[in-house]
Parts: sequence; C-alpha cells; structure tokens
Amino acid sequence: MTSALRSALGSRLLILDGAMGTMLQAADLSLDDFDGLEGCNEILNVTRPDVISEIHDRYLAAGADLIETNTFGANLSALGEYNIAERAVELAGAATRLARRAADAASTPDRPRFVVGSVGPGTKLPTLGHIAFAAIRDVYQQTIEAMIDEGADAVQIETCQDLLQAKAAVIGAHRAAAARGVDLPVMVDITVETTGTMLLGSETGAALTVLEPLGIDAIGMNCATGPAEMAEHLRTLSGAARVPVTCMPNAGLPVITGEGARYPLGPEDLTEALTDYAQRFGLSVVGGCCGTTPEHIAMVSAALAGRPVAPRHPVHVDAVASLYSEVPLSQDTAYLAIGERTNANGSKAFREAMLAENWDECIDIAKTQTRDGAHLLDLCVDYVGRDGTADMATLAARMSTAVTLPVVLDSTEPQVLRTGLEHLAGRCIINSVNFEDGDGPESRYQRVMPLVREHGAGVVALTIDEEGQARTREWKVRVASRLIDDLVGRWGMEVGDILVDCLTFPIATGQQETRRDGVETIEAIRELKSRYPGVRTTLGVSNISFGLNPAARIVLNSVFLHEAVEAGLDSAIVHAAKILPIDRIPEEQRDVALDLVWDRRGTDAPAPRGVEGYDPLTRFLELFEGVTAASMKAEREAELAAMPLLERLKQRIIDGNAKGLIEDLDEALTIKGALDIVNEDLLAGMQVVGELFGSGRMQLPFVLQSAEVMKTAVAHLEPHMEKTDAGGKGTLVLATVKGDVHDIGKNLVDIIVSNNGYSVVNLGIKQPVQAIIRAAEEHHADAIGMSGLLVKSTMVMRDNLLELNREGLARNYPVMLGGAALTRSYVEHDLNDLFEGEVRYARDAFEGLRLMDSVMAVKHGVPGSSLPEIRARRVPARPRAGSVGGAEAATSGGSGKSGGADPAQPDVRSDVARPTPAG
Ligand code: B1M
Repeated sequence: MTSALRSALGSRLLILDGAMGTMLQAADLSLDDFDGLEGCNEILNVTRPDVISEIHDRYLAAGADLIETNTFGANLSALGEYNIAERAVELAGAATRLARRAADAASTPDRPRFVVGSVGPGTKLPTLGHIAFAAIRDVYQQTIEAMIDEGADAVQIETCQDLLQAKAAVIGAHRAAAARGVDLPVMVDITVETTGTMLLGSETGAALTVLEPLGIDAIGMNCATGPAEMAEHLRTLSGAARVPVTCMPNAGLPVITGEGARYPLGPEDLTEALTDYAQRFGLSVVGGCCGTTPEHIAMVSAALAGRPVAPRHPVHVDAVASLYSEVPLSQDTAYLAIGERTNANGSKAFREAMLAENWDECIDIAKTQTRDGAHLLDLCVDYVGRDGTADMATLAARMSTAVTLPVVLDSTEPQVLRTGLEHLAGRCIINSVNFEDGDGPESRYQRVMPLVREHGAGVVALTIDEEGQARTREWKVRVASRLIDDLVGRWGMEVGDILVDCLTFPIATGQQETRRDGVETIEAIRELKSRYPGVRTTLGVSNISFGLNPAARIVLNSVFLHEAVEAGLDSAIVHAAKILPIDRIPEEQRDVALDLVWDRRGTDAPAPRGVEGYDPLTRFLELFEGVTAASMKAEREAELAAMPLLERLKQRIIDGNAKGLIEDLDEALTIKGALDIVNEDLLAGMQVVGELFGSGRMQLPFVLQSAEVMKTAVAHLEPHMEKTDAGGKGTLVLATVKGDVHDIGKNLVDIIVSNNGYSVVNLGIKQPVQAIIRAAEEHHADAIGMSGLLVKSTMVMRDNLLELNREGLARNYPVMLGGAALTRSYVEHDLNDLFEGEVRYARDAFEGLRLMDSVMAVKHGVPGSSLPEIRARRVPARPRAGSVGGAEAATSGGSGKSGGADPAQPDVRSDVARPTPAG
C-alpha cells in the first residue's frame, strides 16, 4: 500500500478529504457524546465511532483518495488540556482503525484509497518554552506507532505554526517508522497567517529550509486562510521544493456572524482556485481544511482527481535558517560571515557574561553581530566546570526568538549539541566533525553524526585526523576528501551542506615551522574547490594572527581573508566589523601582510621590499610598533579633514564615517540645495560603495555603515528640501518587495513624493504582495510603487504583477517600479506585456513623482493627460556601473505591449552584481 501511495504522490494529482473539525461542529453532538470533555473531538473515536465513520464515508463517496484520521488533537498538549494525555495512543489507534475500515471498503483495484494519520500541532509552542521538544517528540512517536499498527499509509503533520513543533513531529514520525520497520511517507503542511508568516514569524522559505532536509515526502499549506492568501507562499514552495507540494485551504477567510464563523467559499470557488494552483504550482495533493465539506471535495475531485501532476522545475538553494528567515550558504558578492563573538572560548566579553549568567548581555552580543553584518552566529558555551547542557538550553532558547540569524552550534560535547538542536527552531550547522579520535563506534564523529542526520543540519568538517591537525595542503585535502566521501556515502549528506574548514595555525609567532601555514591553508582551499565544486569551505580567520597586537591582527586577518576568498573560500568565522576593506589598509601594511601570508622572504618578495635579509614578520612588527586601532583611525580622520568639503561628504559615505557629518552638511547647505547634495555628492559616494562591494573590495559591515551614514544625512537634509503645502493630491503605497532589505532609495522616493503633496503609505522592506495589495485596498491608493535592488527582486516584481492580474486588481492600480537591477526595457516591455494594467519604470525619485502627477491627471480627467508613452525597446546597453541615475541607453525597435521578449530571460541588470571597480 505504502509504496503505491509514494509513487502516486509524484505522478497523479491526489485528492485529500475536507474538514473534520467543522463537520463535527455541525453534527449536533451532545456533551455525553464527548464523555463530558466538551470539544475533545478525539474522544468521539471511541464514544461515537459512527459519526466519524460517516464523515469518512461521505468524503470517500465524494471522491477523496486520501482520508485523514480524526487525530488532530491526539497529542500531549491538546489531550493534556482535558487531563487525558495518557489516552493519546489509544485514541490514535481507534481513529486509524475507523479510517482504515472506511478506506478499505471504498477501495477498488483501480482506485486504492489511503489512510493518512493526522498529526496536529497541539496547544503549546515549544519555541516559546511552553512545552519541551523531547516530550512532544516522544508522544508523537508513540501515537504514530499506533497509527502504523492500525494501518495508516502515511502521516500528515498539519497546521504547523511553530517550526520546532514541526521538527519534533517529523522526527517522532521517523522514529516511529524505524521502530515498526515500515516505509512511512511523511507530509507536512505549514500554516501561514494573513500577516504573511507563520504564527511565530517564520517565512515560507525558512519553513522549507528547515523541513525539507529532515527527509519529508511532501510540503504544503493548510488552514488559517483561503486559497487567495496562499498563492504567493505556494509559489515559493513550488519554485524551490524538491518534494511534492500540497494545498489544503480553508473555504476562505472566516466571517464572524451571529451564528459563529461562516466560511465564504463555495465548492465552485474552491475548485476554481485549486484547479488554477494545481496547474500553476504543480500541486500533487489538494484538499480542504476548515469550512470545506464533502460537497467541496466532490467538485474538486470531479475536476482534478487523477490528473497528471503539472511539471515543476524547482531551484534548490543550499541554505540554513533561523526561526524567521533562510540564509543561503552562498552569498552574492560576499563571503558568508559567521559571527565569532558568541563563543565562550573566543570572546572574553561573552564568556564573562555567560559566567555571570547575564543572559541579556549574551543576547546583546549576538544582536551586535547581527547589526555588524554577520550572516550566521557561532554559538559555543563550552567552559570547564560549567554545565554546558544547561547553558546551551538557556542560550539556544533565547537566541531562537531574540536573534534573526541562523546558528552554528559549536561544541565538543554531543549532548550539548543535541540540546542546541532541540531548542532552536531553525536549521543549524554543527561545528564540527573530524577524525581526531577516529571513526569507530565510540568516536565523537559517530556520536555526532546521527544528530546531524536526524535534525537535517549542515556540518563543518575539520581537517583533523588521527595524526592531528593537517599542516600541508596535501594532508588537508586528503583528510577533507575522506570526510566528504564518508559524510555523503555513509551518512547521506548532501555535498552542499558540508563546509570544510582547512584550519590554520598562527603564522606570526616566530616559529619557523608555522610560517607556511597560511600558504598551505589557502592552497588547500583552492584545490578543494576545484576537486569538489559543490562543497563549501569555511575558516576561523583570527587564528592566523594570534600573538600580534590588536591593530596588526586586524590588518593581517583582513589581508589573509581577502587572499583566501580569492582562492575560493566561501565562508569565514570572523568578527565581521573588524575586517577592513582591502583598499582601506595603508599600502605598506597591506603589502608586508601579503608577504607574510605568502611567506615571501628575502628576494622572494616583490621590489622594493624584496632584498637580501628581508623578513616580512620583522617588518610587520616594526610597522605596528605603538600602533593602535585608535591611532589608525585618527590618521584616517586627519586625511578626511584635509579634503575639500563636497569631496569629503562623498568620502564620508564611502568610509561610513558620521563623525562631523552634520557640521559638513550644514556648511554644504550654505553653498547648494539639500536635494543637490543628495543627488550629486551623497549618491556619488553610494555609487562607489556599490562598485567596491560588487568587486569584493568592501565587505558587508562597511556597506551597512555607509548606508547608516546615508540615512543620517538624508534625515538631516530632509527639512531643508522644498515642500509644497498642498496636501491630499493622491495616495501612493510604497514598499520594498519580498526578500529585499534595501530601502534607502525607496525612502528617498517617499520624501520627494510626500514633499510634493501626496500621501505615501510606506510599508517598509521585505513586503509580501498580499501586504501591498491589502494596503492599497485599505488606503484607496491611486498607485503602487515597488522598490527592489536585487536581481531576484525583478522576478518578485514580475510575480507581484501576475498576482495583481489574478486578483483582478491590475486595472485599479497603476504600478511604478524602481531599483538598481531593473531596466526600462524590462519593465516597460517584458513586464508591461504581461501586466493587465499600466506599469512604468521610475529611474529615480523624480521620475516617480512625475509618474504620480500623470497618474492623478489621468484620474481627474485632465484633458490630454496620459501616462508617459512607453519608450521604444532599447538595445541592450553596455553595463552601467553602480546603482543610481545614469543616462538612458540608446533605443531602437518597436514599442507598445507587443514587445515579445522571452520573459524567462528578462533583460534585467545582472551587471549590478559585478560593476566595474572605481579607478
Ligand atoms: Co546590497 N546589494 N546587498 N546592501 N547594496 C546591492 C543592491 C548590489 C548591487 C551591490 C553590488 O553587488 N554591487 C548587490 C545586488 C546584486 C544582485 O542582486 N545580483 C547587493 C547584494 C548582493 C546584497 C546582499 C545579498 C549581500 C549579502 O548579504 N550577501 C544583501 C541583500 C540582503 C537582502 O536584500 N535580502 C545586501 C545588503 C545590503 C545592506 C543591508 C548592507 C545595504 C542596504 C541598507 C539599506 O538599504 N538600508 C546595501 C547597500 C547599501 C547596497 C548598495 C551598495 C547601495 C544601494 C543604495 O542604497 N543605493 C547596492 C549597490 C547598487 O545599488 N548599485 C547594493 C542608493 C539608492 C538611493 O539607490 O535604491 O537604486 P536606489 O534608488 C534609486 C532608484 O533606483 C529609484 O529611486 C532611487 C533614487 O532616486 N527607486 C525608485 C528605487 N526604488 C524606487 C521605487 C519607486 C520609484 C523609484 O517607486 C515609485
């Protein structure tokens, strides 16, 4: 039976049944039926099996291929509310027996019917500490074992609101299947609220990142909303999930009436939506949740049962996740920065806070790293004499909700790692595994790997074997290959989830035998990346400079990291804010550091340093004698002070230096207008930042600092900008699109447009299309403005326009799109061709304002008014460097809605990722 279900899952569309709970509510049952436990639906499996069986029969008669057991609340917390938690197994078994009997009676050789054990979320959220992970996991395991014993073909873990609960249920299901020796498909449905996230704030991408590596067989959505609100989340799942996608919406958003909740969607509406989604999103299972009835399922089944599953082409991205969002392991134009300061061995401040049990301070250190531009956080609580398990439980639980970044769990103790995994809702990386004590049954390697596998974690693999830490390139690569082969071959890991750390010893201690350690490490990284292109590398960078003074460490770490990244390093465990952009290091310091890293001594070093007897270590120590981080900063301040005013303002943006900014801005205001300062001086600085960033010569923390200075400057200049008193000219809803955090340009648009008499509803960053649509409806917007700077945002904008089409709102809202990766041609031809309303490109805030003026003129019927003509399709332009402004490219060819370009190959500015470096 099971294998039939597994193979059916991927090939033909299967129909799941509809609601059980709302059907029971409608069944007019007495308190006696509930054995005095009012509302405890699971008790009906033993008190009123006839009612449950009848519901199953009606869904089977309606054409359901899969029926769910009446076990949504057969778990620790839900039954615990009635003080009958100990009956979970009994009630799960009884429910499965009823469903099995009904399914068998309805099955024919041509059309088998399947029983799916419903596994609900319970009433307590482990991420919020309401209940322990291990406790719910174990009860899930017991109930699922009972379901297997009574003939369940699969389980459906549904209405997941907390990813940690979902993980507990999946692991419980896998343990149950292993205990019973059966092959049990495990399907998971998440529930996304109208806010666009799961109850605790998890985005759909985060849920996929956490759940898919656990080894599930399908992922989808159920409950909370009707199909309309699910569309963009299904698109996310459909575009990236490698397992089948499922959809069980409510019969619309409930409307509260005098008689209780009423679900507005009838069978036709639900069928229409599911038919559309089945085709568009390649769904494998469709059914209904709250408010759906046998009538709904009958119509859905008549329309869809047995249809082939529409093809999908998911694009998988190797990633980890926090409770909130996913973070790809490969970062565009940046190495993946793993913050090193939440480590009791590496950071004195963190260790002291932990020893004092000052947990708030520990979390503040984590948050500071987040602000400084880390992508992940390394969490290590190992400290002699402390109870590591207790410390990990406290810190992991707090970090899970208080920090938005995924965590790398770092410990030598398997039990401490397990505790971390059981408290963090996201997908973690385990740091680390190695062959230090071999790979026998008692080895640490063999004790950690089952945890990695069960929790679907990524792993840092260290180049250490039974002989010790590998020193030479050949040795490092040999150990790495052995680890990779074993992790993939024996433990079933995906290559993309492995990060090899080639480890380095300090090179500046004066010991001869360590002088080549940097070279060997860099060369090992280069060779590994060429042998295993799918494997990623990481490195604890600070070790290289151990023993030097702090100023020298910053320079050596920065130079070493730069060279390692050039050789292919993907990720680094660093204090991200203390890595200097390579161009910001004084020339001689940088050159001598390079000689030190590459061990170029005597005449091996390039001229003019390469002379007999030259030792870069000696010279490096001389260069940093008496130098402190503060004195280096003072030197730079002096250089800045010597610049002409307007050049200094630009440089302040590049350097991210706000000290003296306000004074400079006030002085600049005496010679030119506020807007000119923004457009001519500040944005010129931002353009250089974009170029340095894109060419790898500036790291993310510094880009963040530049962005902060830009924001401070714009805020200071805003009151000096011309403003019309005329208000109420019209309303613009403005947002940075889903997945994109860039908001400087969008906020400038807000200032310019609102200073000119319009109301702007600025929704902020990472806005799902549903939020944009809701705001437009609520505020009776006259137009929608979407901003997005990433190349992937151009695709999100396209999807958003399609969603406006689908909801029949395209003609209500003219749309303006702006951001660095867009081109006029892509917006006004490719996108305009597929959008049923009007969409225009806004190159800058002023074009946004002009567009708004023409939107309102058209709306007020001003004679002769229209939106600006679509410009002729342009010949692909030479790549424009940087971000903003720039002359329009030459144009040629036809115009109008018949552009005909291949929308799968949009003419977007992928060049923004790699602009030409400035001078
Ligand atoms: Co990021 N970033 N960034 N970044 N960043 C870019 C966009 C990038 C081009 C840099 C590069 O490689 N050269 C690159 C994208 C490449 C790509 O997609 N292939 C990039 C990347 C890769 C990333 C990350 C992925 C890096 C990483 O972590 N690995 C990450 C993405 C995070 C995410 O979004 N999920 C990231 C993060 C960041 C910071 C947080 C550090 C910071 C943003 C801070 C903030 O905005 N609060 C940042 C910055 C500052 C930039 C650059 C350097 C500058 C952007 C900027 O503010 N420009 C940028 C380089 C670039 O753009 N060339 C870059 C000034 C601003 C005024 O211009 O926003 O274009 P702009 O707005 C203009 C017009 O476009 C127009 O009007 C504005 C001016 O008048 N306009 C509209 C914009 N929206 C409009 C809406 C309208 C009308 C007009 O509606 C009506």
